[in-house]
Amino acid sequence: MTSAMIDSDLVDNANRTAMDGLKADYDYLGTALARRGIDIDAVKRKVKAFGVAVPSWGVGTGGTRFARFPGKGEPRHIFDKMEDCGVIQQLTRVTPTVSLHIPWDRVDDISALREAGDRLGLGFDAMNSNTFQDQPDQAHSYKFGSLTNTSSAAREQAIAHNIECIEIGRKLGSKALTVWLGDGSNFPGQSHFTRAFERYLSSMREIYKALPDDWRIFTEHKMYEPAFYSTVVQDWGTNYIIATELGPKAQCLVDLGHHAPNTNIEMIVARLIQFGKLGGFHFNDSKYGDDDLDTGSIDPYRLFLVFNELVDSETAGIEGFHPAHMLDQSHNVTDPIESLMVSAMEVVRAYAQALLVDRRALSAYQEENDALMATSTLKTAFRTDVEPILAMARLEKGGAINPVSAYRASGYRARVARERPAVTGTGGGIV
Ligand SMILES: [Mn+2]
Repeated sequence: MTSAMIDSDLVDNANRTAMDGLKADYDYLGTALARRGIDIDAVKRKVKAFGVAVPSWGVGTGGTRFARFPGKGEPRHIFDKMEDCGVIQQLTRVTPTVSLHIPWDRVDDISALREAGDRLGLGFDAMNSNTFQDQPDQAHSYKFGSLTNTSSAAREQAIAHNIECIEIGRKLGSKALTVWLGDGSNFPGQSHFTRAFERYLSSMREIYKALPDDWRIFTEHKMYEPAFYSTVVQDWGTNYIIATELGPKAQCLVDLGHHAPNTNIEMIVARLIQFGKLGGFHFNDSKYGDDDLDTGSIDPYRLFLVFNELVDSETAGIEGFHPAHMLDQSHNVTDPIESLMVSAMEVVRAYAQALLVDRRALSAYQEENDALMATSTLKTAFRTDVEPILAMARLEKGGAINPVSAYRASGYRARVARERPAVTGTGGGIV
């Protein structure tokens, strides 16, 4: 039996009030979809099976390199973070796992962390290593890189840290390690591109060797920042080379914010799927760069187009296709719990919309070079308001029809603000 962070009676009462309206909306949508040859219950079943991981670092207020404005009742440590993640899952029922970050989430008693997960009904998704900042007790600085540092001692330290992340993850039931590093250079000539990449591959091969058989390693590319001239793993081409060089357990992670503006990300997704190298996602949104804005807040159509590629592959039944879904965003002006709930729902919304695409018609229009009807086929799915499907799925899984209003009515934030003294120095983290 899992323990609920929010009073279940409060959720049930709110659901009862909203239930008649939801049933009417669901039936109406079901009738409309039936005319398009779509079984609404079949879509709902898929939605109920969908999950996206919450990043542990997301439940604290983020911040920028200019300032950080702490919120009330911020989590003090991973156990508080787990409780906040428990709220998100209790109300949305679409975030069954948490993605941990080491060392921010390092604990002495790993079994206590696992028990917290069991109690809250949360599993552990991909582990995230951190060699983009120095820890107080470390021997070698990462100022000039970690896995690609010219110093072999610094590289060894970074390798050992990643292996430690695997060891912690094994004890928690995680099955993947995500590696993002900030290594790069700020001046032309500062770093030898080829030698730095050789050092990278050599370090990653050591980490790869430590992977259990049933694990995957995700490498995450990012165009720039913190290095502003060159970044070692800067784009999906380099990422694909890495995954190919390392072996079958290595796959590419696509963070939606880590590309140049206007990049056709859904096409990158299709390429990586085609060659078996799509590992998963960090979902967020951006306007200018790696803004870490809330998923779907700027360009929900792009999110839909990404899911259109994913559903296309899911429908085709590609063997071994199971991309990891994770959120990765920074919350500066909202309650992180609310942002993460809304963002998780935006992810599953895009999935549900993509399930509505008439793929047979689309394929025929593509063959006939009927550009207008092909794109209209996508738009028809995107324009469909799938909220009744999402809400019904939440309700049937024990969640809230209206998660944000249930959360606000619960007074959770005010309660934890009394229990958790304000902290100012916690790492926000944009990875
Ligand atoms: Mn990321």
